[in-house]
Amino acid sequence: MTTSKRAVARRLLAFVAALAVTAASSAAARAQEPADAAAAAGARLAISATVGAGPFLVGALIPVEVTITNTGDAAAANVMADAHSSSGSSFGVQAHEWGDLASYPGPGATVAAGQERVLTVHGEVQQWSGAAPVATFYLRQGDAWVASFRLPIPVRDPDSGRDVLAGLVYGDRDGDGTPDAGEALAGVHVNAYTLGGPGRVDLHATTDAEGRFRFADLTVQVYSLYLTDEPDGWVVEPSWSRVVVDGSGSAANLVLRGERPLTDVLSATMRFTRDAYRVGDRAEIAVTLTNRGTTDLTGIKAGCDRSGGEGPELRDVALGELGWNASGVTVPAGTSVVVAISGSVSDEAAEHGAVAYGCDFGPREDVIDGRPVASALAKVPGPPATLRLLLFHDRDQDRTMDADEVLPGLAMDLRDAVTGQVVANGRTDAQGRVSFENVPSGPYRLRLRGAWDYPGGQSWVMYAGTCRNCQFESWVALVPGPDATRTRRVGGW
Ligand SMILES: [Ca+2]
Ligand SMILES: [Ca+2]
Repeated sequence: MTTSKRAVARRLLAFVAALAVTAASSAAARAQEPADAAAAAGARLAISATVGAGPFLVGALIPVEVTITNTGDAAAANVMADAHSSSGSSFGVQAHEWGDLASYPGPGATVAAGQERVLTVHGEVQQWSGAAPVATFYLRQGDAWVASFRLPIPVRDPDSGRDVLAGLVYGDRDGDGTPDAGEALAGVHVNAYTLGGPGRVDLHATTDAEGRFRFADLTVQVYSLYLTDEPDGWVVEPSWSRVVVDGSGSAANLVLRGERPLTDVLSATMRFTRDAYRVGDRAEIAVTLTNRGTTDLTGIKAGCDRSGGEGPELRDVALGELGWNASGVTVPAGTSVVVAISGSVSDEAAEHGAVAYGCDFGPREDVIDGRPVASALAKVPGPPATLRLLLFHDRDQDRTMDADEVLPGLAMDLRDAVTGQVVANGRTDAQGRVSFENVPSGPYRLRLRGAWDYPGGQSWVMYAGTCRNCQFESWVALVPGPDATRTRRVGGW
């Protein structure tokens, strides 16, 4: 997966995961009485909500002003607010929109006696199911509903109109912010889609020689647009966006600007200052940033451990000048600078036999594509361990290891991922399995002997250790590749 695809996937996951089923009420409606106020002795809670006239598009973020009052004479604790659809299309408000009133993860907020809270939350209809939603906004304390309010949400039927989503993708080679002759980016994959169930739209186009793409005859709603496969490293930001297609033609001439990637001029390496550590050590990484360009780079910061994995990663990391709250590092043109970051070595690192850390570098946190990446690895010695692997070729590309896809008789070297030394040799058995018994704990890479390679040519680090995942057999998907053994023979003999 490319960095941009990963970034898109992360954004989508966060977006989908955060959607809680919610509800709405109608424009300029009034508060209802609490359904059950028993849960809050002395408190008297009510909720009301208003929404603009709209109509809003499917897929648009719809602002709803919510008023929460406690007209009783005692505070109400653990008050949580949410919304769901009572009828019509499903309407959702993401939990984070509610702030301290969010019902997940709780515990909710305290509403003081006499207090009125007014907040604006944003909801969304992801899929039209034949009618506009009527939403119910409600308050609860624990499992008890204490107040609710119905609000019709004015949403437009996507089939009420047709429109075009089209535009131009260009690489702004001269940096003037304008598409010029020779700057068109051809072959960019443009994807337009909507979220939600059976009726979801998922369209794909490729920019032509003029950098143009076009989706015609679209229903009127908000589309997610994202780009992949920009040629020659061009970075179009944002690579993911929401586009309003409302029948006015406003989306018929989008201009999407690409910039050269930072990797054109900036490179980075990271290395631990020692080869081995023990649990509790404060480990230091030397980060070397090199500017091959002709202008100084300023404000360079690090984005690290973006996957947020709980494994051998360095913990409690101090990024110093590279931190997001710092001013960043200046790398003068044509020079290298070395910056130190540090962190602590965890028990989990010891279970992996290693400590690892990876970062990307650049001036803006929100632009991930095109940034140089680097990682560092050191050992955290533990007892010897066994590494068990199964090697296969997913010939039918169904992302599943089928019985006839294992790779028997494939020879390989097990290399220490820190020193590069070959620690053991192995060969897969008839079932495609190979096992390296009682090797020193730590990080390893495979060097394959035979016409096989890792997808994308990138081997990955495997950990021999006592960690839970380290105990499992690792399934390694390979693809046909150059025969490294034969290449060496030709060159060496
Ligand atoms: Ca230009
Ligand atoms: Ca398969």
